[in-house]
Amino acid sequence: MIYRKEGYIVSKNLDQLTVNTIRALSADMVQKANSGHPGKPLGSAPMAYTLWANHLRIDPKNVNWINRDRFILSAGHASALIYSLLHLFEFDVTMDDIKDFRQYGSRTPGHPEYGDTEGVEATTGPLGAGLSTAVGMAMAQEHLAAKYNKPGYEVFNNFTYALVGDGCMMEGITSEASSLAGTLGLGRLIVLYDSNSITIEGSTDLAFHENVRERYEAYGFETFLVEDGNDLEAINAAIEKAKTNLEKPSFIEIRTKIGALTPLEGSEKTHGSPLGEDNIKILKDNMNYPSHEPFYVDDSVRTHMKNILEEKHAAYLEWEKMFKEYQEKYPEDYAQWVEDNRELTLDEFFEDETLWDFGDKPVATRSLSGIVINRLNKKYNNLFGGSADLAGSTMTLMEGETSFSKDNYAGKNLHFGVREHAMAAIGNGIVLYGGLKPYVATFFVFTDFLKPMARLSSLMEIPATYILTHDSIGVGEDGPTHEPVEQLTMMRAQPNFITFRPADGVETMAGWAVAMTSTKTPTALVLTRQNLPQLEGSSKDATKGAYVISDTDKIDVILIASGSEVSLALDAKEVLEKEGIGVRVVSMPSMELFEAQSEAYREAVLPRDIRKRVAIEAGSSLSWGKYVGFDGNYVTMDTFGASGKGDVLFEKFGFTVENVVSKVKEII
Ligand SMILES: Cc1ncc(C[n+]2csc(CCOP(=O)(O)OP(=O)(O)O)c2C)c(N)n1
Repeated sequence: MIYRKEGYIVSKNLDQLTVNTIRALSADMVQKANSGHPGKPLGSAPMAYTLWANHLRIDPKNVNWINRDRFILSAGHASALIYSLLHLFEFDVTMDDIKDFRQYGSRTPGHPEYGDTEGVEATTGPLGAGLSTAVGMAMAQEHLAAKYNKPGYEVFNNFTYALVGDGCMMEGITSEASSLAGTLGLGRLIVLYDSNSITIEGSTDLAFHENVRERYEAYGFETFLVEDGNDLEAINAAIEKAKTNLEKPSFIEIRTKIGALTPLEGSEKTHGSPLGEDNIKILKDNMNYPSHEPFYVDDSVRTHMKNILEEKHAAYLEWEKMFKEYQEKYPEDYAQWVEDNRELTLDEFFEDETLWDFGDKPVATRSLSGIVINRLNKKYNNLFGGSADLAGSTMTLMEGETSFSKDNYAGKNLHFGVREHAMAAIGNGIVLYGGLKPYVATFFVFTDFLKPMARLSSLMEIPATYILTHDSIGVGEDGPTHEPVEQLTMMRAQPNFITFRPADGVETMAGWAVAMTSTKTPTALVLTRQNLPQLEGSSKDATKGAYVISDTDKIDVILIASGSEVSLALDAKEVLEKEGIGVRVVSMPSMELFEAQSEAYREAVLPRDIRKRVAIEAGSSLSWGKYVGFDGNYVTMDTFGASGKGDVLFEKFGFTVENVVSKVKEII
């Protein structure tokens, strides 16, 4: 029996045929892979097509065009949708790639992965991440526009679009990010909400009842409702209107049916399973699709796309012409923009001695980082950063710079409000946009609140910078809720992430040099609240992750420490040496950087045959087994801290010279 859904106008026009092609390709991809999410692409194909065909300023011939519109599929599970779009819009996603959906090593992985697929602007899949990242992109666009645009020369004026689903709307991160976007009046941010009232477990009535549009209204968005998600004209009109309001971000709720035009329309069964051959046949019948052949694309659609892409290319050429004129008219601004995009080298940081001088007084590494930020801001034009309401504590304010706000997009100091999770996603979005060096900051213990987005920084291989202060029981009186213990190990366990815990000014600068020059790896600077001495022997070699900060003639034991515990190791060494025990002290601010050094370097710092080693760090022991081995010992922390004075806590938890000495004596 052929199932035919009443009420759909199946138009033969090219727009509708292209929408249906997106649907057919998406259904076929999931079917062939025997895995994936067909429901959302079927429901949201009309809005996605309308946006891409009529509005999105992109050019597959110039995929890195800085002023291209950004499209973020926040509902990343609907990846078949974006791959179909990218294929039809002639990005480097071939029909073979489409047929290779979800296979190992393909360019069409299960969820959109930044770097794997041309045209995918951000990795999405963890729901809510996409919209929050898009907010960062929209902030970057406004900032660069404020900095570089001139009358008649809108170098930066792109829109950022995010396609979200019910899942994204439920996630807390989008509330954080959207609240900020509304506050900042990011008028070039437009959210398309594929509102199908279905998630995996069934109807959203189970767990989600607020009026989402009213929520967005309250955030400060202009909101729209399109009742019929198949009405291309209504969708188009809403996007058109949204684009005219540059004072507020826009939120367009578009009511759709998951699994549209299949017998399972409206059912959660279409969310994450192949539709089955029979249902796909019915889908194609219902669409009056020209062929039942899997992956069929009508020639007329190909021609239609070529025509659209010609227009898009022409828009690019127009921008390019304008930008060339800009370069001639404003050579200094252009030169600055080129400089902003230059890859920095460690050498240029090493050579500038003014960056490395911190005097000899004890200072907290968070304050030293603050000094570095301000030195860097004088030298580099494109720092753009801030904290989740902890600027004074994390020392992340750029002096003499203004705050980024609705009325001042030129401001460089960002205020994320108390929104760590969105802050990290926004940081990612700013990096992804390009031309800026963002940093985001909070207390190290609240890394737990931003970790999922830091994970995406690593996965996307982008150099986001995290300033994480108050890094141990040194926090003191605020007590165990504010005292990190396991966070160092947690971050070290994350692939492609540099956790850098400096011991003094020189090492703090080294950490910043690493962060500023990294191209594919995010960096966290893990910093103290309490003062630390400037260490004799601390060195730029900290950029290598670990180095010998103090040596001895004949090594009996190696003390390996990071951050605030390096000075403790040095103090313990003095006592041990007096007792005739030869001690090498290795400062290890970053295990990851050390692991990236040559075998010879690692052997020189930690000789294999010296197995008496003690790790000293006010964090969990779990990180250290690799370096300490069976014959070593630990002065670490595997319990929560407590409330009290920081120095008292260090004593109570065993971070004393006596305890280090006794731990050494236990093993030699
Ligand atoms: C942070 C996060 N939690 C859970 C999931 C698993 N998940 C994937 S899709 C989904 C439901 C999404 O519902 P909706 O956005 O309405 O998508 P639709 O059902 O329309 O496809 C869930 C829970 C996820 N991808 N990310």
